[in-house]
Amino acid sequence: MPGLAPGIHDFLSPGQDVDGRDKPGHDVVGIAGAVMTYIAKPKFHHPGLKKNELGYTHRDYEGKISTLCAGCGHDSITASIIEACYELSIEPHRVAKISGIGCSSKTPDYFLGNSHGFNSVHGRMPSVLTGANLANRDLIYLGVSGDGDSASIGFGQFAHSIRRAVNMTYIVENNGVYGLTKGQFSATADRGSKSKKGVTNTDNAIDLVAIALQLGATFVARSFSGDKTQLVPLIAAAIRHKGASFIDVISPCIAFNNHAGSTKSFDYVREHNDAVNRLDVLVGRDPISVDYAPGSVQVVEQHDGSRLALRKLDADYDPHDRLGAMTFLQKHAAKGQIVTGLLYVDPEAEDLHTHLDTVETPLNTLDEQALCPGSAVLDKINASLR
Ligand SMILES: Cc1ncc(C[n+]2csc(CCOP(=O)(O)OP(=O)(O)O)c2C)c(N)n1
Ligand code: SF4
Ligand SMILES: [Mg+2]
Repeated sequence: MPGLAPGIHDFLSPGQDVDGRDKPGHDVVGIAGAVMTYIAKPKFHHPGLKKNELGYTHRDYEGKISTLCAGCGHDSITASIIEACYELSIEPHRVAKISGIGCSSKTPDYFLGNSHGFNSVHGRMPSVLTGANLANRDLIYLGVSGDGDSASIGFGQFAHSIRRAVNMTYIVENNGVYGLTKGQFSATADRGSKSKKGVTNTDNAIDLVAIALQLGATFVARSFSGDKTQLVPLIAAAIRHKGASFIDVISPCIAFNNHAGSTKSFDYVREHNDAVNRLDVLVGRDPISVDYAPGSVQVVEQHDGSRLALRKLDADYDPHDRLGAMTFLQKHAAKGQIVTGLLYVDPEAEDLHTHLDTVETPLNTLDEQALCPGSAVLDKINASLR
């Protein structure tokens, strides 16, 4: 779109197409002037589709048709996000989806087509999200990123948004490579893992879950793109959590990281996955999922009144123990096991707005009188600081 500043064309208003048009197969110009293709979905759907409390069907939570490689793990994560938002009966216009750059960061275009969206700059999703959240605390913030986006160029941004307790659901679609730029190792690639070309990674890996725990995230989970039963309730619970929620989702890149020697491939993760718990989210008294399995259930009440029902597989796993979660993670990593499930939650969590003591009214709705109350008020503030 000639004439627009870089990035501006990527700001989507609710219900609006990326370039204001709505026909399948059209092209728009991307940040670097490259042509990006978007395929709109047909609007008709079966009249008998199941509806949620708001009367919306799944289709109302979908976006455009994905242009990712067929079989990409990221598309499965998209499906889980759609399912979680449908189940929670979220009003799409109350969601802001913010991403960086990468195949993973393209995915917000494929879900919640009627939500706010901003496809920002590589590694800068967290600061854009933090700014938006400070300006309007009333929206639900979904940060979608990749391992390159968050563990390489955006590592500092990731760290600061977590330690500041921004109220968000931060999802990393982790394939261990820079998928979009053809498969270079990212900082989450395990030492000793092999690239498609047979090169062995000699660098140590960053475990974003371990770092999120250390930085004080109040909801920390790991899952696998191919495990919808585990992932959907985790996303739903993270959205309901008030504070910094972080979910690392192992998401095999079928083009560059799904071969023997990769530790992010479908086969490797299936063989090394160790789930610590199974989770259902109960909103009020209505169970969203009633797929109860044998074993003990622990109900955790969150700040907003929603409850997490943890179906414990490991009898002694306690998701309220941050130090225990860190040790558990390291112990299993040493054995080559990928721990999935809800590793840590603080039901009493606070967020950045609580820490800054901001007013309940979203700042973007304050009028001029509230923002510029006059020199007498300023004099009073200055006097209080002397
Ligand atoms: C400032 C900047 N540096 C480098 C790039 C090139 N680049 C685009 S996407 C990408 C890596 C994406 O990897 P990841 O976040 O893991 O996403 P994936 O494609 O694997 O889902 C890189 C290095 C860029 N777009 N901008
Ligand atoms: S290159 Fe990899 S990450 Fe990108 S769309 Fe294809 S499979 Fe997915
Ligand atoms: Mg990646």
